[in-house]
Amino acid sequence: MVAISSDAPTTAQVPDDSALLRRLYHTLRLIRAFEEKVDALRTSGRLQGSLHLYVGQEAVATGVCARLNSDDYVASTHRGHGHAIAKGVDVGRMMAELYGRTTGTNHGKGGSMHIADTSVGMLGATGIVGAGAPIALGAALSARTRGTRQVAATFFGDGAMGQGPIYECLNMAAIWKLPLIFVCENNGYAESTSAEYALSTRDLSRRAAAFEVPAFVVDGQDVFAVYERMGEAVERARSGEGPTFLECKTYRYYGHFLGDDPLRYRTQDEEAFYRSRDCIERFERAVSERGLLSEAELRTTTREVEQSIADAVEFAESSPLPEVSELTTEVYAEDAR
Ligand SMILES: Cc1ncc(C[n+]2csc(CCOP(=O)(O)OP(=O)(O)O)c2C)c(N)n1
Ligand SMILES: [Mg+2]
Repeated sequence: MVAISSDAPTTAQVPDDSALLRRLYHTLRLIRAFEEKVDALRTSGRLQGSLHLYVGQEAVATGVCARLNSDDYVASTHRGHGHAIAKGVDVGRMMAELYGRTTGTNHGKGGSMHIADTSVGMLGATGIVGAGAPIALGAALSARTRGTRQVAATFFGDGAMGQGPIYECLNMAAIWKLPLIFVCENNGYAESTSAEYALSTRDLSRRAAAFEVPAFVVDGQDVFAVYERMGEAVERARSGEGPTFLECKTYRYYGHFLGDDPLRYRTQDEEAFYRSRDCIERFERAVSERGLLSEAELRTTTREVEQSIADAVEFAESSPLPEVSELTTEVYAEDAR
């Protein structure tokens, strides 16, 4: 039985397309299962390192990337697992990267905050807040220069709204009408500092509007709302009309990072409110009420996803660690050495 507790129905159009709905559900579930497994592996000591989980925010990456082709680009953040999965990076290679194995996306030398796979347009996670935007801007400029119809999207948090590069990129994308979509994931906090305290504006989209970039506030816990707005943004970008800014209001269920975050900066009531609007439960309710996907189909997807994650862990744990002799290979570009 699929548990449905959300009392916040979607206000967006629910596509009557079962293949698309299955794809969206698969991505939502795959991200959550990956992250919950990472949490369990770290708690048990099988996995080490600095890890920022995306649980709670799955609807943003899923809705955004469902509108992108595999040769479109995304630039990510320190909280990048969901973006990578939604863009089509293999979860086995991602898990191997977290384990520091040679079969990882970065051959074990990047870890969680550098996962990249240019074969599917995932330009990389980054530990530097706000640093994804100039990379995505470069990709958008390159697409324009090469005359392709590719677009780029950059994910960043509310914390990045205090960083200069976001504004420099908004301006440059606006004056050159670049095919770039700014996806601000406003989860209310930068580490333990609330956006309410640190930022002068409640609706961050208003800052983008100052650059005359079309800007929208989106319910980031509703995959259909994100999918709808992202569709319009991509159409604008592909037809040469320039950038769009989406402020997706969302919430992270876990602490800032896995480890020592006792979450003293937020209340249990607040957490309960956002959990009652859980993006997976809202999806299940929307498609069940409309008779678009059956409970059996939802259950099958959930089982498939669990198997993929179990296979990913098995692949990672049975993969070799890099040799000491490989320490400096792939660190510098060949001709730069
Ligand atoms: C330029 C820079 N300043 C500060 C930090 C330290 N830092 C890492 S994550 C983070 C919070 C970022 O918050 P936000 O952008 O809202 O993303 P979220 O963690 O909420 O996903 C900070 C301040 C950093 N990595 N880079
Ligand atoms: Mg934040």
